[in-house]
Amino acid sequence: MAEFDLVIRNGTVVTASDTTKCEVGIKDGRIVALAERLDPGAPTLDAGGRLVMPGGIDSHVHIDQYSGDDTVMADDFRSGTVSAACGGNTTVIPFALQVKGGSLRAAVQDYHAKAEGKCLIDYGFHLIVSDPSESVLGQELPALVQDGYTSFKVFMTYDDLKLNDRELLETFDVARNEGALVMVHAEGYDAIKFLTERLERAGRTDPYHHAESRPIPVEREATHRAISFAEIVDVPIMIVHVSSADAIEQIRWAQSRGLKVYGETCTQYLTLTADDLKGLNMEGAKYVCSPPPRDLESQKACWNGLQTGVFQVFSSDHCPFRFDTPAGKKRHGERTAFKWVPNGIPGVEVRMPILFSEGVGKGRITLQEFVAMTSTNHARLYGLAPRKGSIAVGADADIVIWDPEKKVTITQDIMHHGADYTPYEGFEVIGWPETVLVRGTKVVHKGEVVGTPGHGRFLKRDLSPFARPRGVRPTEYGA
Ligand code: DUC
Ligand code: ZN
Ligand code: ZN
Repeated sequence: MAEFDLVIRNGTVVTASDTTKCEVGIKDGRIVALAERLDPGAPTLDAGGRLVMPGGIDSHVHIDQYSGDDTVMADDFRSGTVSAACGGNTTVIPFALQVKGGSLRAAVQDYHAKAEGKCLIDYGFHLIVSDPSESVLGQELPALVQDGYTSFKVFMTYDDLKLNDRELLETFDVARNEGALVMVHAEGYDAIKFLTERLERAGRTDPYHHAESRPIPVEREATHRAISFAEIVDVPIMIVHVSSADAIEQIRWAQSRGLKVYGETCTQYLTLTADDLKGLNMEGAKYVCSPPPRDLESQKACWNGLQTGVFQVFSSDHCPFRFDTPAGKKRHGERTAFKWVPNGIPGVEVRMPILFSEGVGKGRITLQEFVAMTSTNHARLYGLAPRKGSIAVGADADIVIWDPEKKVTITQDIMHHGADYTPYEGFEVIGWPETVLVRGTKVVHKGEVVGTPGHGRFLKRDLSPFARPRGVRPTEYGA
């Protein structure tokens, strides 16, 4: 029997810790050897002049997620994972959303049915807990964590999703007892509601006012409240999609006190500003997401958060809606009030190229940091390591072969997502994924999709070692 199914040769292998010249031997979907020279007779993939990196893991994407009766998300699991693969990713972790009044277990079954047979790359699910009833907290959630859904998101805003303070504390407490990692959407509901109604009374309802309805103090206050609740319950948390210096300051403050508070920022907070929401004829709706893009100073602060380790992960918060359709962002008119515009923008395909180009290419971060922030840290935080997120013997052969010199202008016509626009239209990058392997199988080759939907497998995840409160021994969580 052949020793290798494939050997990647002539490339520069980059991990979160090293850059080395070596060959990568793959057998049965896993990396089985790393050496200067492997069997010259084995089938070869030439990576000359390219970087060989762990495939991207985007741990914050929304795919085919229920968004209200008259709103349709633009990606199903086929287009969403094709788009992700074309952007250099080999794993995504979307959400299984509990609808208020519904069962969490039923939600998980629903999202499995949506994903089954459609995914090009591997996937897990975070849970979204919107209704922490006694049976959800007492039975469903603990059982689901044990079944491999080891992280869940809670919202401090949105009519249909928000938890009140008591519910947040109760839900954090279950996370603590079960060893799950809680992701927190930190924006304060009442402040947003108050500001939105005041803006409406003043007739200020264009998309731009979306940003004014959730200004930086709204994020700062909620971030601080989430951190305080985490301290009270003694549970680690992840503050997702952080957009401003003030929120970063809260996280840094918590970290400096020894609290296990982790942070994530996203592509839009490095590249967009609230001015993008100003377009005429609802064009600004294309940029409506929450928290909203802010200003150049906030972008700088987010870069600093990445550089100084306040943020461990860089995600897309891919949440695609079509623009020009009644079920999408433009809704039914030229002047729909911002509060009816679905929140979220597409971005899973450009997350890695933009961070590479703006980060590594412009000397803001190292190659090692790039790999850590786009892959390795996601795997470690969300219970996928050591199987995912590294190029190491025994790991899944989830690899992106990256052309560091390729110049690309991002435009809608080269995107594979289901949205009818990209918020990054015209953005120029240097560096692009060329070939993507998922468990040793090419799913994208020389920029073309060559994999089969259905190749992607569901990933049951381990408990996150990062979810353990300080002073609790690994054995107490079964790790
Ligand atoms: N905000 C969210 O909270 N989720 C998805 C997209 C967005 O803008
Ligand atoms: Zn969110
Ligand atoms: Zn999100």
